[in-house]
Amino acid sequence: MAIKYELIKECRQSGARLGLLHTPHGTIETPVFMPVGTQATVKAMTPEELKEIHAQIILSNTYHLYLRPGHQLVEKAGGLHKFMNWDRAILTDSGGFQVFSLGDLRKISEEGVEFRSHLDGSKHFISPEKAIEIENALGADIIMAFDECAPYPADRTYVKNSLERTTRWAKRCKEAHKKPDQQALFGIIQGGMYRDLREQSAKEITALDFPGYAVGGLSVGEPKPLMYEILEYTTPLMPKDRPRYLMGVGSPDCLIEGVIRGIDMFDCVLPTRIARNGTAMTSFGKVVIKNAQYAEDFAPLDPNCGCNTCRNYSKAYLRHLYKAQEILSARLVTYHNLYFLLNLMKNIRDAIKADRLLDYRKEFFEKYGYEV
Ligand code: PRF
Ligand code: ZN
Repeated sequence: MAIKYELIKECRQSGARLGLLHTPHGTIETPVFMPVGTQATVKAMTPEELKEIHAQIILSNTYHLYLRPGHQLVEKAGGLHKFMNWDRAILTDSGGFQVFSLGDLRKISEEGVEFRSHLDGSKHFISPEKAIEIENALGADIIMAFDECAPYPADRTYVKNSLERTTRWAKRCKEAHKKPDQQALFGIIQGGMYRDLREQSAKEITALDFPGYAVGGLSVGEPKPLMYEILEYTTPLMPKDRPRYLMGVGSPDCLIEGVIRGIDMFDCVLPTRIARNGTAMTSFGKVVIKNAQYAEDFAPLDPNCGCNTCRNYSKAYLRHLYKAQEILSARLVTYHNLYFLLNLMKNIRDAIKADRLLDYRKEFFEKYGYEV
C-alpha cells in the first residue's frame, strides 16, 4: 500500500476527524487543503514559497499534462516531483472532470471520452485505462479514478446511468493500475443530488476497496445547504479508516462545514484564481483590492495575518500593483490567500485537538461574515 491513513482523534464537539496521512513523500496532517497546480505549477508560486507557507500536498491535472508537455516527457524527466522540483506529496486528478467541462468538445461512451484539445483542437480519446496510464507515468502519490461528474441540474435517469458507468470505470481503473505499492488510487463517489443514488454509488465504490475515497459531483452550482446535506448522509457511508476527499471545494466556509461533516482533504483553484483577479481572502471576508476605498489605505490586507505579504506591503501598494497590471500583484496576493487557507486548516486542526470546532466555527463566522 502506497499510503496509510491514521485516525488520531474525533472532535468531541463536532465529530470532525484529525488524522495523519503517510505518503511516499512525507506525512500529511489532516484535515488538509491542497493548492492546485494544474500545469505542474501552482500559479505564481515557487515550490520554495509553497514550503515556506507549509503546503503539505498539491494537486495537478492529468488532462493538462497529457496535452502539454505530454506525460511521456514528464516520465523522462523522472516524474512530476522531479520535473517541477516538489519533493512533498502530489495528487493528480484523472481528467474526468476537466474533460466533462469541455461541453460541446466531447463525446462520452462506455469505452471512454472523445474530446478535442482546448489548445489546438486536436482529437483525443481518454478511457479509464488511458487515464491510469497517464497517472502512472506522472507518478503522483495519490491518483484519482476516471469518473463522470454529472452536471447540475441533471435528471435522475441521467445521474443513475452516469454513476453506474463511473462504478464500471472505477473497476477498470483498479485493474489497469500498475503501481499500487507506490501510488494510491482513490475511488470517487458520484450520484448527483439524489440521496438514494449517492447511497448506491457509495456502496458500489467502497465495495471496490480503494485506499481512499472522494466525494465528487458537488460544488457544481448547487446551493451550499444542499451540498452540506449530501455530505451529512454520504460521509457516514465511507470507511472510517480511509481518507475522505471533497473534490473542488475551497471557500473558507465550505472548508469548515466540510470538516464538520467528516471530510479530510480539499482542493480548489479559488484562492489562487481570485488572487490573480485582485481579491484577497481575509479574516473579515473578501477584500477586492482594486476598490477605490483602498487607494490610501496603508494597512495590510489582513492585520491578523502573519504572511510575508501582510508583514511588508500595504493595501494601497497592492492596489497600485494590480491597477498597473504588475505581475507582483498576482504573486503577493496568491501568497497571502494560500497562507490564509493553510492557516485556517491549521486552526481547524487545533480546534479539533481541543474538542472545540463548533466554537471555532462560530468565532470564525462572526468575523468573516456569512456567504451564500
Ligand atoms: N470528479 C473529478 N474531479 C473533480 C470533480 C469530480 O466530480 C469535482 C467536482 N466538484 C471537482 N474536481 N474527477
Ligand atoms: Zn497575509
